[in-house]
Amino acid sequence: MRIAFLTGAGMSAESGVPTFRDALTGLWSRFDATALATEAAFRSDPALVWGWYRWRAAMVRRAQPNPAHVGIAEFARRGHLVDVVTQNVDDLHERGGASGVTHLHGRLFASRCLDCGTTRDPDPMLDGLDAIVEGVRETPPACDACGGPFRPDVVWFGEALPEDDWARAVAALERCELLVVVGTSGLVQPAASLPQLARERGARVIEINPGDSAVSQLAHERLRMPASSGIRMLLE
Ligand code: BV8
Ligand code: ZN
Repeated sequence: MRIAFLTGAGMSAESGVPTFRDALTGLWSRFDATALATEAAFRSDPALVWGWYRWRAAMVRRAQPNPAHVGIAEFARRGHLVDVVTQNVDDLHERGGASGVTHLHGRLFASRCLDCGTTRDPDPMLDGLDAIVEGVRETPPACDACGGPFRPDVVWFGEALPEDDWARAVAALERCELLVVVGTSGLVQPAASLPQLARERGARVIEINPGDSAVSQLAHERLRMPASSGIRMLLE
């Protein structure tokens, strides 16, 4: 069967990765995530924003994929045609065995020059991650080509989603027979408009989330439980 999984921060909650809103601790506790995850915030205080992403990258590096990540990969091992479309910037789907993951909002473990897009190998986002034990300000490295600051390769609020990733996600949601929406509050656009697409094309929609979300009313079935329990139930 052709199955699409649309996942959000709740997918990684059981790996101990704070959901997007919970990642605002310490230095960043006085900010609203939607204000911090923007180019304007970065330009006004690069060290504050770069330090936030480095702290988040260090936390994800120490986290492990949870049974929900591993369970999703099991569907493919059983011969289903699986598309994973995630809003998350962590690499836990891949580390849990999924392949061909579409990252709608970019990836945490990559960075590029804000001004000219130059990248560097090894990626500065990965440099000395293990040594980061608390969230601190950190001045981003300067680009070798133009001297601009490196920025994380994520999609900030107000930025367009990468066209090819968006097109892959739309294609996956249009062709799936079953859509499983896991751990998203369904508040961020345009990702939150995807479940409607699948529903309109006759897919069966199941939501796994302990709480209600803005997309719950689109689901034929709601499993009000954590991701690992919900995925395990679907595998039985
Ligand atoms: C764009 C990367 C235009 C960065 C992220 C007013 C109205 C409508 C829309 C807008 C508006 N004003 C602005 C907009 C557009 C804006 C938007 O949607 N804003 C919202 C907040 C109103 N969108 C954008 O700006 C997008 N771009 O529109 O561009 C454009 C077009 C063309 C040309 C130029 C410009 C870009 C959006 C992408 C932003 N980047 N991430 C980073 O990570 O730092 S979004 C970020 O927040 C995350 O990636 C994630 O997607 C989102 C958080 O959402 P969730 O994943 O759902 O997580 P959340 O914490 O909210 O919820 C967790 C859920 O898990 C809960 O439901 C909880 O119950 C559940 N849960 C908890 N534990 C578990 C669990 N579930 C299962 N198991 C558990 N154990
Ligand atoms: Zn540059």
